Amino acid sequence: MKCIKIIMLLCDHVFFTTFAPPKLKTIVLIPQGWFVIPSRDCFLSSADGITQVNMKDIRNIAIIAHVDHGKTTLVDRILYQVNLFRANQQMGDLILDSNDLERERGITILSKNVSVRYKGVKINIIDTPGHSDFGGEVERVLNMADGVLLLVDAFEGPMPQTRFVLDKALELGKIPIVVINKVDKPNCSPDEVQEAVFELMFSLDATEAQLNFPTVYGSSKQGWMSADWRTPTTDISFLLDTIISHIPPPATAPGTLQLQISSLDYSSYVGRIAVGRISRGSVKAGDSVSLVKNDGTILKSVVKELYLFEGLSKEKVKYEVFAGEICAVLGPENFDIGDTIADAENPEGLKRISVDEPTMSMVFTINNSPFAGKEGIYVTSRHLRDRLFHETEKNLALRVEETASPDTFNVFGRGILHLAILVETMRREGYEFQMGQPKIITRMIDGVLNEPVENLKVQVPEAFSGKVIEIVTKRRGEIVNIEPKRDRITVEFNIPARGLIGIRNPILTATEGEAIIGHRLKGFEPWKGDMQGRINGSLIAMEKGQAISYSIDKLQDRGKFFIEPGDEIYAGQVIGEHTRGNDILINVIKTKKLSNMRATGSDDKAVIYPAVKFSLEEAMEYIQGDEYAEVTPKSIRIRKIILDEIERKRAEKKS
Ligand SMILES: Nc1nc2c(ncn2[C@@H]2O[C@H](COP(=O)(O)OP(=O)(O)OP(=O)(O)O)[C@@H](O)[C@H]2O)c(=O)[nH]1
Ligand SMILES: [Mg+2]
Repeated sequence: MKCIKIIMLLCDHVFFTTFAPPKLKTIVLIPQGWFVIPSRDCFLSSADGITQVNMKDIRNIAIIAHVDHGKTTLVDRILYQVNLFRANQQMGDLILDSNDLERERGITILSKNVSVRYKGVKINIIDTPGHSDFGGEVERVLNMADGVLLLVDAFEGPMPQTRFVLDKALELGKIPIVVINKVDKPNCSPDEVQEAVFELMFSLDATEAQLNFPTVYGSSKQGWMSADWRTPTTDISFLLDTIISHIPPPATAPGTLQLQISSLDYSSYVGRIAVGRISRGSVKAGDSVSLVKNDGTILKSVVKELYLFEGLSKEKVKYEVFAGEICAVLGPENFDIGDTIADAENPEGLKRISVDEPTMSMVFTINNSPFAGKEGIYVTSRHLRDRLFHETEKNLALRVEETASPDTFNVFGRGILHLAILVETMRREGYEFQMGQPKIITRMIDGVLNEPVENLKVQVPEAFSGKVIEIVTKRRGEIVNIEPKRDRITVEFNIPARGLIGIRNPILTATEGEAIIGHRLKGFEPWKGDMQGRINGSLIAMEKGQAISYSIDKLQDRGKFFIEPGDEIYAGQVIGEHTRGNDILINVIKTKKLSNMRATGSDDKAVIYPAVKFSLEEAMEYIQGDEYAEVTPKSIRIRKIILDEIERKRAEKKS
């Protein structure tokens, strides 16, 4: 170092070569206007062209919030603020919601790491999903952060998932910054929301340091953040400055390497890549390490490749990376979430982290309907089995169990959305299969049957609150709190998780789409008793063939149809919903008798109501215990498990 300083003093310009990647210590010595020409070997050895940063200049933050409160939109703004893209580069919105289903549904499914440089500081950011089905994912990735940005919608205020993620962050000792987002929304109340967040933190036993949180107001959509929502700024630099000043650099402890695997990345070429934060020591590519498994076993391994998050991608690095950084490690095999990558000689594991327990299960079975194999590519039980077990490698909250039948599997997940994302992905890949009614997972606690109970919050205009309470209490929901705010009311319930299946649509219909609904697992409580299922029975097709508009028209007073004239159907298929509680067989294949002469064009006058078209989740929530949802790349059909009427009746009698 001294040598370099002296040469610099003596000369106007200096060229020096180095065989190591430029270290930060070296770079800060170089005055502006000087050129550093690294040798070719330096490029080879760094192989990344990125600047190594001092650990003091790192901030690790996670962005947490209730679903749709604007996390991913805020990450967009951060990426634009630090000029990550060229001026002419069109990146669009919700850049991080990059997979097809995320883009279509406008939700984040997987948490993602990105990293930006701002005023000489590297900010590692973890965008998390807000939907409660993916709550376990948030809990895990919080491990990698020192601070959190808690986003709260200035109109909706804290919702059940806000409470859940905040509770986890506070418990883990994370330093919060509160961002009251969407202050551009008409009729929002940022000050009241800020107070509510403070009260929430207080009730969650936040420490004094945590209660001392700064609040930033703004609109991610409009692209500004400010100390006061009444005085908008032109960008989000105020938020980034607050992050740098309020969130501490990563704290590190002395000792040998410890990196707890908190998340994983998946590449179809190399398979699973461990992602985590180095909490102690350092690591570089080529190092021998130990993998300390959750059960205490130790596997020897080598770090084949080491990556740091840089912008939207990962950069391979050859240099030594120290405690505080978040990295992706390729090399250790057979790892699980919570395992520790530790020193080769003196391996010390970290306390295991809990992996989210499934709360719901569904039967997946091969498609054996009369239309099986017509629309899909992968249809056999081997296809289904391989695909499901393959999924468990990267989908951490998913569990698959074999059953007595080789054609049928029990799939356990975190909720309807979690399972629906898997089903939709499989459909798109060309799979065809059937699913049974979703079942809530119960537990025996001290000899008593317990079931999952959820905390449900519904915010509606006052006029609709009665209807909402009626719908929820019918499903054994109990009111916990009612809070009027201006012309809206927030009603909070505790409700068995099985009562939530299929509740969204009736609430939205009853409130003309005005309801804001949020729920979160509260815990397991003793079984609340029987619950009324679907009130309406099914209209079941009597024969296989093509549905005729004449017959549908004649039967419209029996209920709502799920099929259109011209659709191919089969006997035992559920083609509509009966107006009454029982199932009935109907024949919509029948044509008009030829002897019936066409009378003054009366057929043309038939008004057929549009068919009810279920989304995948709606179909999953709709089916009864004796029904399957049949999914193929092109269709979603509902059917009776036993297609033959006589056999079905016999089975009913037996049960
Ligand atoms: N009016 C307004 N809308 C916003 C603002 N920020 C985000 N939105 C909108 O809110 C919706 C949800 O935004 P996202 O960024 O996807 O929210 P998220 O928190 O990432 O959602 P999940 O990841 O699914 O939990 C989008 O339609 C955004 O355009 C804002 O400041 N004002
Ligand atoms: Mg998001």
